[in-house]
Amino acid sequence: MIDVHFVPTPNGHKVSIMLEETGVAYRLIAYDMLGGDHLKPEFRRVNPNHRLPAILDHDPIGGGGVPFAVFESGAILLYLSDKAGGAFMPADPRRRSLAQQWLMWQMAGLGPMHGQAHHFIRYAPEGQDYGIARYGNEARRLLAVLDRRLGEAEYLAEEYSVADMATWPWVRATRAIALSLDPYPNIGRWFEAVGARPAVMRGTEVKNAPNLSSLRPTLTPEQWSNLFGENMLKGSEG
Ligand SMILES: N[C@@H](CCC(=O)N[C@@H](CS)C(=O)NCC(=O)O)C(=O)O
Repeated sequence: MIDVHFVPTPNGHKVSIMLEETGVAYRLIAYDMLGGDHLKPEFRRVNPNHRLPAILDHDPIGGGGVPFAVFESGAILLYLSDKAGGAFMPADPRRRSLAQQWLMWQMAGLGPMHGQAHHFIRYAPEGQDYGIARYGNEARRLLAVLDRRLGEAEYLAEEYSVADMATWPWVRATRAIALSLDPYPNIGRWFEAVGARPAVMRGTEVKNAPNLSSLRPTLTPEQWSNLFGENMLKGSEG
């Protein structure tokens, strides 16, 4: 059994999609991020970085009977692939490298840059023109890169892999920053195909009750501090 410390965000949905794809038994432990659940000291034994998602595997790879924690959504996808005998990582070495490259690209590029675009467009105090332009441009640039890749290949690593599972929920989230996918026909084709997979549907329906769905959600000062301010710092530093 795998405990998934979870919020229904793109990073959380990567993991719920992979668990649905592989059929591994899991239970969700829902976190109230606005309430600062992820800042509690006891969460540190699962994720030293105080971010979601993270998993605790009670029947880990390698046995030993000691539960094993994994953090960082990309590392969780790779761990779950190993656990499922290499599922959704291509066996062919060249495709395998492609899956690793596009997974790293998602983790180091698309996720963080789109995350900053979400921050400046939706959560930062109004009037942050520089941040909105910088991360909005980068978000669009990365979509153009993705569109070009998906014009060359049906899936990022030619076959469906963890790289698609990592990327798809972030493309889905572009609706929250009012970024149209119309200029990206190859993304549109791939987005439909991946989204039609039953496991992807189940994985995103899981706890799919985003309470932050409006373009500019209203946060209380306490909630803002838990996500972006003093409380957030205290949670990681304390
Ligand atoms: N690189 C990390 C990012 C994790 C992350 O930032 N998660 C967000 C939710 S999607 C979070 O925990 N936010 C809480 C906060 O910023 O305080 C991953 O991919 O797992």
